[in-house]
Amino acid sequence: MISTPRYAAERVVVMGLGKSGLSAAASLRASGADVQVWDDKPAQVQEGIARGFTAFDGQAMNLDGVRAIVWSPGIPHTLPKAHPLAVRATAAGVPLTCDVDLLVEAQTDAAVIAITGTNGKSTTTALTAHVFKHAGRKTEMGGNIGIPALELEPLGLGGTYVLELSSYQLELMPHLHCQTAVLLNITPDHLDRHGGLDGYIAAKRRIFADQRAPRTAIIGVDDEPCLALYNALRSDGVHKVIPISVRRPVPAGFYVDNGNLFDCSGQFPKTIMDLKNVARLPGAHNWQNAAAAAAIAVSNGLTHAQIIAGFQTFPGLKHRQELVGGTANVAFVNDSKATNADAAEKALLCYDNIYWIAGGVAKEGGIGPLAPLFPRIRHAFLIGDAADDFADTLEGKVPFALYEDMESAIEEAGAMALKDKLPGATVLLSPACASFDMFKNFEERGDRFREEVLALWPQVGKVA
Ligand code: UMA
Repeated sequence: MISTPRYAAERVVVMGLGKSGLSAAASLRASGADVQVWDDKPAQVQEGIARGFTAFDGQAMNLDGVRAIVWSPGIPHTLPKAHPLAVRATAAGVPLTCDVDLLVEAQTDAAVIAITGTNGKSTTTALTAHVFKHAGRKTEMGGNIGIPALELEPLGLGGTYVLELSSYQLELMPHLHCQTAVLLNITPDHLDRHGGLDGYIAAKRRIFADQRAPRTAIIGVDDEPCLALYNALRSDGVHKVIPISVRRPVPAGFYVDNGNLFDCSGQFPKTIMDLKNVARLPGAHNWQNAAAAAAIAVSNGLTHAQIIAGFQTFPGLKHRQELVGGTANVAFVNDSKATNADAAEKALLCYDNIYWIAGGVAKEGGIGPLAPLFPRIRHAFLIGDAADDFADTLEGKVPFALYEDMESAIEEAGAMALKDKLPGATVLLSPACASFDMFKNFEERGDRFREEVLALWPQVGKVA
């Protein structure tokens, strides 16, 4: 656990008692702070009380002497409608912060690599942390991924925190002074929370606002908002800016051409490796993540050999094209994180002869936009609320069947793929839907897929 001594003997309110709020409250208490906790769900307040915390008086909202409110990033504090406690805090001049900010405020001797972007930030964070660890660097990974920030190990001097940061967290991090800041890409997302695209870009841009030397700014230049930021940072005379691209060679940066990853940061461009040979980074959508991880590694003193070794041993992320196992002919892939058509498209692009398990609670537009990829699908196995709609879209284009539960869909899909023996066949759970009609969350759905596959065909797990 990270201790937060700056808050010793201070009054601190923790707002939002999810995983990160409860762990922040525990760290603050262990560091001697006077902690009060609050959550709009009474059950969560009871959970806080059961853990021995005092409940904040949400009615009176007394903020006298409160040094800070540790705010759960998912709770709106400005838009679309500011939470009443945030309004009160602003009026009283009490700063809002978050658990990841407490981490960087406490661990000033350690290096911080902060990574954001609309897509790919989890993979880039996990890949970077893996490359650093594999190279023998003392490294911890956290932020918007994995275990709560204050449950990470204290690293001190010589250690490196690799942090995935959401736009929500970036708005709550007054003490973020990272040496290396990474912005992968920007496409419209969370617009209601940021009052539109400009507000979202402003939140993302905060990652570069108060960097520590050497102020390395790594930025994808393949979309307009990021390109504009790149140009602005390059001319500010403060940052050491490194561009990354998967579309074109970039001077002094890192780029990918047909899967080949190039380092142009030195005097002469050098090929690092062919990413098509990295099993756990399938598909072109991972090239930008790999280019960013390589740029981070090189700018932090790692060699190409260390990058290659790290990429080749990367275990991948759970629920994101996670290879559960396979036989000589059939791979079983858990892509439960694909909660919309955009995300499912990335997986469908990676395989031929797909036995596709899809469905759940569909997003607007359903799977219509995936039509160009339908020829890759041998058979669809549809589940959940969206099954009928998806069946209408697939009618006459892809053979399909509807299932009451995911288990039956898996059983049929696996049996058919194993019988057909088509080259490169893949049983793919990539639902293009949210999970909450049948599961608690996408993690539970993916875990169930993995368990079921391994229970039905224990032999496939051996190659995973
Ligand atoms: N709550 C209120 N009032 C509200 C809304 C929520 O009291 O108006 C309470 C809820 O009852 C709940 C708590 O606030 O008890 C929030 O729980 P949570 O599960 O959202 O919080 P954490 O587990 O602490 O997770 C949060 C982030 N969640 C969100 O931003 C929605 C996690 O990001 C983050 O990893 C974690 O803090 C550590 O900082 C998740 C996420 O979905 C992964 N992020 C979004 C994304 O990636 O797109 C931004």
